[in-house]
Amino acid sequence: MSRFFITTAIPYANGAPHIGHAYERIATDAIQRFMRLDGRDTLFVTGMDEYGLKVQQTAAREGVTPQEFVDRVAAEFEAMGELLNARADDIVRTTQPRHARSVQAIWERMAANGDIYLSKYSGWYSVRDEAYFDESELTDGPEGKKLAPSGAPVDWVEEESWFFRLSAYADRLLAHYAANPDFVTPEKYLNEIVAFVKRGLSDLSISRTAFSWGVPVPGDPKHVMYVWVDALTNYITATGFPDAEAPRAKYWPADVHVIGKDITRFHAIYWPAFLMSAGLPAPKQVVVHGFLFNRGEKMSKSVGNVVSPASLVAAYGLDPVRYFFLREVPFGQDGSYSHEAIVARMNADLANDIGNLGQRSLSMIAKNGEGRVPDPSGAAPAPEDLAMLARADALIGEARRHMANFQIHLYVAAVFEVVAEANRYFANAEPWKLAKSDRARMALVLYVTIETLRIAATLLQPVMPGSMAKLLDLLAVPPEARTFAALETGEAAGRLDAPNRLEPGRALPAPSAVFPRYVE
Ligand code: ME8
Repeated sequence: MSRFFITTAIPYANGAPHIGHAYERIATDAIQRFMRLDGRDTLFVTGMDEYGLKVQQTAAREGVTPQEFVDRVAAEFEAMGELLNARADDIVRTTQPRHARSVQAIWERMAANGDIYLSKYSGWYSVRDEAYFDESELTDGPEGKKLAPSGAPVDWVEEESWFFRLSAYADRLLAHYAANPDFVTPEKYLNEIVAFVKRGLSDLSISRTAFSWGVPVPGDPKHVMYVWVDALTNYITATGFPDAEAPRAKYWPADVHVIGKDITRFHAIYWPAFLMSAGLPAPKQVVVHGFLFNRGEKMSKSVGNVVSPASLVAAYGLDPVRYFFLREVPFGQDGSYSHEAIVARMNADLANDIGNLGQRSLSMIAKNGEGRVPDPSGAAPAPEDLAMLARADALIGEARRHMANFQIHLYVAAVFEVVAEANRYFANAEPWKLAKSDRARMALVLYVTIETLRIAATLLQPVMPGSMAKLLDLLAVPPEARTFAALETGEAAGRLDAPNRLEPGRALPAPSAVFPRYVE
């Protein structure tokens, strides 16, 4: 079985989960589920980015130790994963001992390769903010003092720091991008990276002495590692690095790092450079998603439009929220959400299109067919019956093509086009009239309808796992027949006797609604 190792970015543990985190987790979970249903041996890892000055400061403000603070935040993120039905196989917290071991090992390898040296980091430093500022951010204060944006005075400070020889990697990185044009997708993000690297890279300051909440530098513990060296390394910690015999070692290189567009440089420049330096292979792909905005506005506490993932799920239900994000937002681009847009999708696509079709066809079967999968063999199929099956059978190929480029929204849209087609087919065939005039044809029409629903529901499991499990239960599809292998029809595509079709005569449970309408 071919392996598929996928990760999310590891959220900063300095605040509660927000919609951006939820979106990334849902999208990554859906990709992972798709690959698993398609026969891949998946490993899905997320984590928590728990070190750094900001976390140390927030903890101090709240009067708790940094560890107590990050434990609390990590628990909130874990609860979010459960709530979203997007549990990962592993959660790498950067404060775990296994991670300290892994970061120290990668550091030592980079050092052994001659890429780490001690020098001075200099810049405008504000003691009150505990932060460096760019010259361009400063304003002139009294007595010739320069001021940080907060109004605090800044001083020119030189601090001892370890550096990583990033400048030496520009050519190797450019060669890597050229040889792997899909390394960063969508392409526009790769183009930005290539342009940036072509302008030349400076060496990177990778340690700090101004605070202590971090992984100590091996052999020089007054320094802690720069948070990005530490954070990026979580991805190999998950595979048991540096233990080459660890059970998960075989999963490296990762297939996909899913990240938001604000952290592409770290993943597409620093990370492969660190790995090259340490003699490890780069991840295969960095898949970049856009930002989500509330009605087009950036989410922020000050704007007052922060909506928690839990409040969205409480308002609309989990699967409608998962569906909305994955269908509405073109993957890779920014998107916005609003009450109106979510309700429109819930009612039009879920309640009306797929929900209603299931409800109407299954309740007709319950009424006219003794609650069993109808037997289609009593009537000769008409061209429209076979055309319907052919469209449904073609979906798995379309879905795979879209998912090969992580065009999640296009795969979902393709399934819903077939659901819309099935609604037209059902309406035109008027099985409720056939109940009186031609029961053999009625059975055939109902069979084709629910077989199309089986295919759609099987394919939509990655997006709406709970609801599609319910729909597949209503169609009496056995658990072992729910993978994408059950959608293979081969040469028999579009024929009633294709393999894996619903089995006529199988008892069906009493129908019930899968997607209620949202009523204001
Ligand atoms: O960047 N919409 O953590 P983070 C969509 N610790 N995605 C969003 C978003 C939004 N409004 N806001 C943030 C970090 N994200 C680092 C990562 S990885 C080794 C270290 C995404 O909590 C963001 O792009 O700020 C990132 O992929 C993820 O959420 C975590 O962001």
